[in-house]
Amino acid sequence: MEIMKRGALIVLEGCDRSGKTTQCQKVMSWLKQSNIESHFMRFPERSTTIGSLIGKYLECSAELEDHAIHLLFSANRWELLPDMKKLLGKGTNIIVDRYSYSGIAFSAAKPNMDLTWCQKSDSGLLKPDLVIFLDIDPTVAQTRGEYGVERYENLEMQKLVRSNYLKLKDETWKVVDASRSVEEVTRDVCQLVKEALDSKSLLTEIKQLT
Ligand code: Z5A
Repeated sequence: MEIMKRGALIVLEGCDRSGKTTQCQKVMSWLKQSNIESHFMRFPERSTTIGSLIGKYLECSAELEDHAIHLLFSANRWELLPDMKKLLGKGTNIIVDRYSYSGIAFSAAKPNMDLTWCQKSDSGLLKPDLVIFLDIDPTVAQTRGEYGVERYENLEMQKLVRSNYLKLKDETWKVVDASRSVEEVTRDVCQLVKEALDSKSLLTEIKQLT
């Protein structure tokens, strides 16, 4: 009897304008064409009550204390955990545009915010099978469309965020040079996704973030 594989949890991370949304769309259309059952998610998910408050904060129409907004970003992931577990359990792959690593890298870039403290509120969430880090020099990303509209979209912050991201790299991370053309990046990203979907680790239970 064939053992059913669970779905894979695949996350795209990177600084602002590194091309995460563009690449998530490319991966989703490739998966669709290949008839591979997959679902797209993004964080923050602004459609929930918690998410709408996060949206106001990012648009600078609401102010929140740094620890409080960090916990709201985290709560936004916790509120979607049951949906994620359900999808993975029935064999659907999930492609996620930003996840816990954004939560930690952005919050810890603020003065007096400790990286280890920032990790704690996400402990127990699902650990991705693959994290694709779209790496780009923030000065290059700055030249791409609509930069500077929301909170955090400034060069100084993005440089600190990038250095925090690199502290979070573990065995699930693959770094892709995101400064190349969309097509070149897509080729590498799809190859990494393909390898993750073929992995035997999908026969074992998904791990948790520590
Ligand atoms: N945040 C947080 O603090 N804590 C958390 O827990 C989480 C997030 C989850 C909102 O995120 C903010 O929330 C974000 C982190 C923080 N703040 N910042 N900065 P968001 O995901 O909603 O942010 P966004 O504004 O939707 O996405 P983005 O990061 O700015 O962009 P992207 O998804 O990486 O890039 P894109 O939309 O695909 O492309 C941007 C532009 O570049 C667009 O014009 C593309 O056509 C162009 N592009 C894309 N790829 C290329 C290549 N290869 N070459 C040239 N041009 C390209």
